[in-house]
Amino acid sequence: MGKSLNILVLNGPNLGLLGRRSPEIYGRRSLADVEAMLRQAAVELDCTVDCRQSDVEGELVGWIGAAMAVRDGLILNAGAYTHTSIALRDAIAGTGLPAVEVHISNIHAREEFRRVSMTAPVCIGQICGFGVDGYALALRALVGWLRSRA
Ligand code: CA2
Repeated sequence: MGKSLNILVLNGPNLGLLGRRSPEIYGRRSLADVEAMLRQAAVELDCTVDCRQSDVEGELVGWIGAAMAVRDGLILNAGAYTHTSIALRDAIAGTGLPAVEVHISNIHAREEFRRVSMTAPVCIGQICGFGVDGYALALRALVGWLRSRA
């Protein structure tokens, strides 16, 4: 059996509103539902997940920095900071950890400004457009990526 992997899952600004507004874009499941789904997937994948949400860019940057050396990888939905934050990009690159970017909606099928991601170039991949199931897909992809390189 492989080493039990420890994955940090970060959600950015306004994602605490999931399930409460804009269900036509983001669906009806709450962030608590998403986190429960991830914990279940983590049991099946023999890994652990630590799920956190913040509306504050600096807090997200701090959590990413603190992940270095103590986590095996990151899953990140940086919300609107995706499109603006060089600080988050630098933090991900600085950890050297593999990161998977998740978006609930298909950011390429929405407004022009959402097509640009500051963070995707420093991630191993991006999953978008599959609703909140994208988080579980990201966990599978990240664990598979890590195990194939162990
Ligand atoms: O599709 C995604 O996951 C996004 O990261 C969500 C962000 C948006 O700014 C990105 O362009 C794409 C918005 C998160 C706000 O989430 C809400 C959820 C429910 C109700 C209102 C906002």
